[in-house]
Amino acid sequence: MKVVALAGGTGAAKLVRGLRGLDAGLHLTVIVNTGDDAEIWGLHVSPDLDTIAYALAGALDETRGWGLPDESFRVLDAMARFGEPTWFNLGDRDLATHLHRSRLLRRGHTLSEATRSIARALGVAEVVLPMSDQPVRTRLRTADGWLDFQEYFVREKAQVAVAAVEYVGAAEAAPAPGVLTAIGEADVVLICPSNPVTSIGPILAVPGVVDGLARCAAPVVAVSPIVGDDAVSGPAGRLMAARGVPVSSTGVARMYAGWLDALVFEASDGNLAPAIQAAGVRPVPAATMMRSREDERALARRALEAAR
Ligand code: FO1
Repeated sequence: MKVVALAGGTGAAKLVRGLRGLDAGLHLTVIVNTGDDAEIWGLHVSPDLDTIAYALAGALDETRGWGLPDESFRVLDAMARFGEPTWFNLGDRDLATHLHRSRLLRRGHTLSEATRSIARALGVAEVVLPMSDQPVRTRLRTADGWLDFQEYFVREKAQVAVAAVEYVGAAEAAPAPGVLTAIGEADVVLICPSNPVTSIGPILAVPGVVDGLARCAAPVVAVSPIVGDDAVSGPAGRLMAARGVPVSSTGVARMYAGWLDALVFEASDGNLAPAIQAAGVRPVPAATMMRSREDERALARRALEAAR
């Protein structure tokens, strides 16, 4: 069964790991957000691509939800002594990923090629694709001006009010090689429980992707990142509110309604089923909190069942 997952960061990594943990009959392609990408110390950092690749390699640090386990930060300390910015914590072994990617990019390779090289070196069997090989960067407008995503999320700890979100470069970008083919040939398309505005939003902003989702023969199933009236983790709730969308699984259904078939949402929000249905999306109640490997596999199984 060909499964294609659209993914952002931490929430997606758990579901993707759950999919990988199911029976071997799955051929998994993960299309990953690059709107969070940043240049740090002159290096190209792709947090969501790395989080998904590390998760599929069984090498993601579970406490932080990003980077590698047993990490040291000696280079970070040494950079601080040079007065270099250290608000974005790059671990020593994680740094090798950014050094390797940056070298490949500087030698004219695409982000897709760099991602394939990293996935292969990590022993990842699944296909990991950036949403685009052209730069698309999420920026957020605050009272003090525009912030890049990592400045907002990490440096400001997502504590500043956001009036608008934009995806700089999206209009000039194209889906990375294989992205539209994967969606078109999929048996199931899953939208991971990622931030609808800053993780899934940039992927949908790449010309051709929404059209591909709307036209694909495969059922498209999303897992809601919202439980009750807020995100399971991160600023999704505040950013949906900034977009004027209800911060609930109903809001998620409405954001994806044009091409979404079913929404797997928290069973304790069961009262939302009629409103989700009214948005033209089939409501599928489930236990959506993933606190263990078994939870991850159970939710992955439930999402695939919802596709049938
Ligand atoms: N998130 C943080 O909250 N603080 C950090 O210092 C940080 C460093 C970091 C380094 C590499 C990487 O791949 C991810 C990192 N993240 C950090 C997480 C990152 O900001 C998020 O994973 C995504 O951008 C949001 O999905």
